[in-house]
Amino acid sequence: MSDAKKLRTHPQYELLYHPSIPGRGEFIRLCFEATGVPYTDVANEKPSGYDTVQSICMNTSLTSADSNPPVFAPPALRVPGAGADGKALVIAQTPSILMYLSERLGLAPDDEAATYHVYQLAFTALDLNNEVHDTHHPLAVAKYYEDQKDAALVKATDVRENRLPKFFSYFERTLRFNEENGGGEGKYLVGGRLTFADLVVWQVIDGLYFSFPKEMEARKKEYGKLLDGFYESVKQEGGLKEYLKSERRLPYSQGVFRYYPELDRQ
Ligand SMILES: N[C@@H](CCC(=O)N[C@@H](CS)C(=O)NCC(=O)O)C(=O)O
Repeated sequence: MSDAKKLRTHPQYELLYHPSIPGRGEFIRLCFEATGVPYTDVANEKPSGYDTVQSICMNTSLTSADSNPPVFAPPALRVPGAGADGKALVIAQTPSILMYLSERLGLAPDDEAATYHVYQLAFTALDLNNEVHDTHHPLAVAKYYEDQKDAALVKATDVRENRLPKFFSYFERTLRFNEENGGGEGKYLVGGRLTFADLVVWQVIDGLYFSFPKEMEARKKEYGKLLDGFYESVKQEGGLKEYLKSERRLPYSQGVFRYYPELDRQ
């Protein structure tokens, strides 16, 4: 589809998220970037865009905006014209946004059972995302890492030694299952084409390569189908190849995925 046609057939989607970090906003960005559907990353692209994000997603009033209920935390998606009385729709929670976008962006599978298998996989990867966050903030979200370093080491060691193999084994077995039953060719987790489950799992693996490079290099030998074959092939999907080289792909820094060498395999 040409760019002009896409602009005509999709609303002007707006991603509302914190500026400068990939964070949980990245799961949403990847959906747009892989499918080439235009969106505005409000905090990163608009002057005083973060004011808008804060006023919609981080206020304490009875509404987020445009007669929508309050939002707990970013990311949120704003869709002009899609809400009540032709106003904007605002929805938050990464899983909820992914579910809303999946069919509209062509990232959903064809049948109902497969749809729930996509949810199952994507939400499991989001669980892993949360566990990775807790490796540097195991005690208190609002405290500095430096104030919880001992607990962080205990948590990170458990995640590296016990949790990563459990998650990786599950994703890799799913790849094998779908190779045999769904035409996935080792490239897709559900069915024979890209779904948002592939993007969410891919993003968490990519973040793990940043946070735990030594651990991941070692794990690649055990879970090569997932951490090498699948991981490399998703990068070639749709608009991702160009996106991953672009300035829109923000570097990891002080978000969910952080690099503390002392927490990595020694
Ligand atoms: N499960 C929620 C988590 C939302 C969340 O924790 N957002 C972070 C940024 S990634 C935030 O700003 N949290 C503020 C807070 O929890 O107080 C989702 O996936 O959307």
